[in-house]
Amino acid sequence: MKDAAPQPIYLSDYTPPAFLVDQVHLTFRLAPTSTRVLSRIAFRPNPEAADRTFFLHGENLRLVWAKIDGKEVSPEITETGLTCPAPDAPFIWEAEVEIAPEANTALEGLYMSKGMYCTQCEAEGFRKITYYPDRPDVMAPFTVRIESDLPVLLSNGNPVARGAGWAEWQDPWPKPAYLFALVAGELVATSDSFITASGREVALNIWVRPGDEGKTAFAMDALKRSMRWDEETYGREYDLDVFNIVAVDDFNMGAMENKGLNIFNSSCVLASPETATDPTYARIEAIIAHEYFHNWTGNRITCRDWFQLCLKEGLTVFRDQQFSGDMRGHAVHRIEDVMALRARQFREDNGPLAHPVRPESFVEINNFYTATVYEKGAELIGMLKRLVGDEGYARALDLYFARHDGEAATIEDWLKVFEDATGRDLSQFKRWYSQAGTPRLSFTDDFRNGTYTIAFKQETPPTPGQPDKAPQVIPIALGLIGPNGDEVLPTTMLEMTEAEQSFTFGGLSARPIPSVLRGFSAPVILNHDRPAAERAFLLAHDTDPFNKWEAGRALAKDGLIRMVRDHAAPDAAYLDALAALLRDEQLDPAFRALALSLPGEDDIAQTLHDGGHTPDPAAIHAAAEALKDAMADHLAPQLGALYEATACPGPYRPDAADAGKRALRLAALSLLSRVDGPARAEAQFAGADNMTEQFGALGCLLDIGAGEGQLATFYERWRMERLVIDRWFGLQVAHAAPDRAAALAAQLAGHPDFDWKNPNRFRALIGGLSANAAGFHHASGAGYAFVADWLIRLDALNPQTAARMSTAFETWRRYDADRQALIRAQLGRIAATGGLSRDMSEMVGRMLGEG
Ligand code: B3K
Ligand code: ZN
Repeated sequence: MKDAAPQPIYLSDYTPPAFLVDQVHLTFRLAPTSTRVLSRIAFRPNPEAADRTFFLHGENLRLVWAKIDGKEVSPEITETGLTCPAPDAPFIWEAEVEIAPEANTALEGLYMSKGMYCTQCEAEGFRKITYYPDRPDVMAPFTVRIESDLPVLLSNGNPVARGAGWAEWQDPWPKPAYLFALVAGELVATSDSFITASGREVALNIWVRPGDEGKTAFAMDALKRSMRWDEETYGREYDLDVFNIVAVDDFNMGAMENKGLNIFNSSCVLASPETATDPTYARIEAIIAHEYFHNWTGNRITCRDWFQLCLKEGLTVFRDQQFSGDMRGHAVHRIEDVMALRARQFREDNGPLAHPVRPESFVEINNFYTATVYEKGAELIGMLKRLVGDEGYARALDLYFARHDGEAATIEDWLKVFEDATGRDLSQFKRWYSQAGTPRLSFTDDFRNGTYTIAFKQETPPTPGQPDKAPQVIPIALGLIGPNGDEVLPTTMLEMTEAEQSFTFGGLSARPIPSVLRGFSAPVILNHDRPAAERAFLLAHDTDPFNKWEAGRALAKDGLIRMVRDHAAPDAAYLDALAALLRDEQLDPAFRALALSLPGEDDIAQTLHDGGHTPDPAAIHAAAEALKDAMADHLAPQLGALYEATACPGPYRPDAADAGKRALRLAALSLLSRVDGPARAEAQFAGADNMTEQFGALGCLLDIGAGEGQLATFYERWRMERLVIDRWFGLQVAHAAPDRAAALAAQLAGHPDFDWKNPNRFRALIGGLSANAAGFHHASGAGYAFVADWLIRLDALNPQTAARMSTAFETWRRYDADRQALIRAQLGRIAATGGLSRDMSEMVGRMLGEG
């Protein structure tokens, strides 16, 4: 924590490191309050660098001694690191520092979680462990010795030696310091092995605290499937003798791809049928894959500097999405990815925190691990693939791995391999990396003499620091459907490069209905007012599953907006279309479940705002409730049978087929409970043998104002299962009536199990309230005050998680003057807090428009 105004860092200021590192040797003498870290580092001057200043990053370290080539030196030490005269030739730096892992509440660097030592170094945490050039373009092989009485001592790479109270590890692959990891604790492993395509055996271990070993089987299976998939799909093999995963309870994010030693938030790795839901299983599978895939996209090829973060994150998200699609079905998975993109990234891109996929400046890099860098970054890869085709993509990726293995690369390097492999000029495409904001795409069409013309227009609204936008390359996947429902033009990729551009299709016998942006071929907002009948037609006839779903979504959204704005009644055409869709047994249950889900209240608020209206969260909530009631009434006659037909007999299986059935069954239960009351959900709650059905039933009960008893039973039954209790906190607040939500959150904050220093618990409760749009935005302002209080409190201990959760306020400018004033007052109160972290002050400054 610093009081001095934090200085931004600019991409344009990049300079190569003055010194490179040939070898790192570290020794850790672990002790909770006084760990000693001894380092021996072989430096050499970087011929590419003009500057010869020997600077090492270091924060909150006590330097005991330092030597250069065996001679003691007295470096000049500041808050951010040290400088020291150094030879203009290769030399050995040695130092000993003292740190206090037990006092590290920020969970960055070396810290403790329930008696276990653990590290998190990305992005700039290694500098809290020892003095080092803590930047990703300095890559070196590491050897590590850990001294401790704890039974399990782990670091990166391969184990090389071990004795009583110590262990040594060697990582032969040069890596930046952010991929360093160390774990020590009383842990137990689930072990397995994997034979790589070239026949090498790799030992696999998932390390957990005793008691959790029954919850690792699914993650292990997902790991082996990920390893095989990366060999088969990208030709990438694993490169060490051992791959370790560790589950830790106190962790700021989902997981971390440290070389050979992935560290996971326990919530993203532990699962059993009784304690984890279907979406949790899917999430674990995706995150295991994501971290594993980083071994090539992130670790073997890393980022030159943190501005290039999307180089590894966008690509690795794209790869995990491909994997999940292969595992679980592409159509449904694509819809889920787009729902998440719209909920998180579009929200970010349309508010004060909007930034390019490759930002050009930052104060605190941890604030840029965003939906824009990750999810929009992944969409850019998807667009590239659509533009160059599958084969072009494969050639480009092969070239990328061949050309940049062992390097720290840039977006320019990335685009160059596509240009070299495919001969395409990507200079205009590059704008996607530098221009923030979600493009709006609209079209008009015309049919004359057998020729259909579709004229598109693109426009990107201004974002902070970027008032004017240039046209982008937009791949538009288009299909045309004839009036009788036959497809007259199969999916065709159009390339839009101008602000306005038309495309024509001849030889048609009748005016077709266009299916635009199939598969969500670009991350844009398609603004097109179509008659409800046309949407219903596409919902019935579109051959593209994404657009089929999208047509239903658009009908729901149009209807909801009319309900909010014009007090219209629920749209009968939508209800009839849903009834027909639910009856269609050909459709995947998971797809039908998605078709039954409504756009989120936050999405409706954004759309209203875009259309020039001030959203009223209470009115949006009331309309959504009324629509759900109308859906329940209209569909009730068929839902009972559907509920019965979607039961999954036999033991719980987490596969996509069963999960899809359970999702549809829950969607049916939720609507049925509105009509028939709580009995069915109560019975399901009581009889469930898995968390998906039990937790789902509890949500249905809370939605209709019931479930008091079940909440208590649930707590008693699961009070020793921390990950389940996180859900118990979150669910109640997320489902609370708008006028009760803040008070309930406050009451739960006083619960003895509200261990607010644990990020999962904090996120469950505080995040549960901000996810309840109408509750958080209640006109009283109680939700705003509650969240601000807790952000201030957490910021003093854990700036990273606090700053991330401050995005609850990012939409404030959409709302009415009263709400804006209330939020501005809370943001002002946070900003005025003494000792505010760099993380939080950057976020609040940007949200208030000062950044
Ligand atoms: N690379 C890490 C995220 C690190 C976040 C640091 N604030 C996990 C991932 O994206 O795989
Ligand atoms: Zn990642």
